[in-house]
Amino acid sequence: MRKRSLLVRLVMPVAAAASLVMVAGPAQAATVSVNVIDFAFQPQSVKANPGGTVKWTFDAANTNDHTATDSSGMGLFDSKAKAPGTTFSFVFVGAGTYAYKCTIHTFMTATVKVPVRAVPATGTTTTTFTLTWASVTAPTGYVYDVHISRPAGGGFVNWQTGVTVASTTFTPDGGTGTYQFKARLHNTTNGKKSGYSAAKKITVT
Ligand SMILES: [Cu+2]
Repeated sequence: MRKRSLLVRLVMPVAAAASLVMVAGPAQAATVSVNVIDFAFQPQSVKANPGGTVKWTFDAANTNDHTATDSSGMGLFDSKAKAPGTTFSFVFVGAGTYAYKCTIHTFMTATVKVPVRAVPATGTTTTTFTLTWASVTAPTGYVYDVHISRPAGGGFVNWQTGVTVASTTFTPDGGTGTYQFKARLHNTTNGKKSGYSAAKKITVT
């Protein structure tokens, strides 16, 4: 019991401090953890906001080296071979769906999903919405592609493609109903892209 109360005493201030940081800091500052074990990424799919960090921990109990490597062809990140007990972190600045793998055991595959943000989520045809698909201006050699789906249908079409800005405002241009937005990261040097993010909906009444 004594051990437990000591643990509580140690943990409580840390938890309190962490919650303060989360309230005070921007949402995208969060770190998402992935455990890399022999032979899987856990969890297999994680979500990080634009600007969020994904931190891979290569389990100390592993008997093999592993990598966490972008498999989009963009060459966005590559941990190289990581020994048991080590870590690797990468900041995902743009919305998209990022498939990655271990290059040593290519059956080890997983995904990082970075969503588009929309504020507010609902409004009228005169509301100014802010759509944000990245935490920063696109890094050198990259652009963002953002697609829109309007209430009238017809699916997703180009909206902001090949842009370097991280966000823009939007006033509904297709009447009332549901609009959707999705974005991806695009490497202009080799033409490779991430997958599109999940669709973000706004409702216009
Ligand atoms: Cu591996």
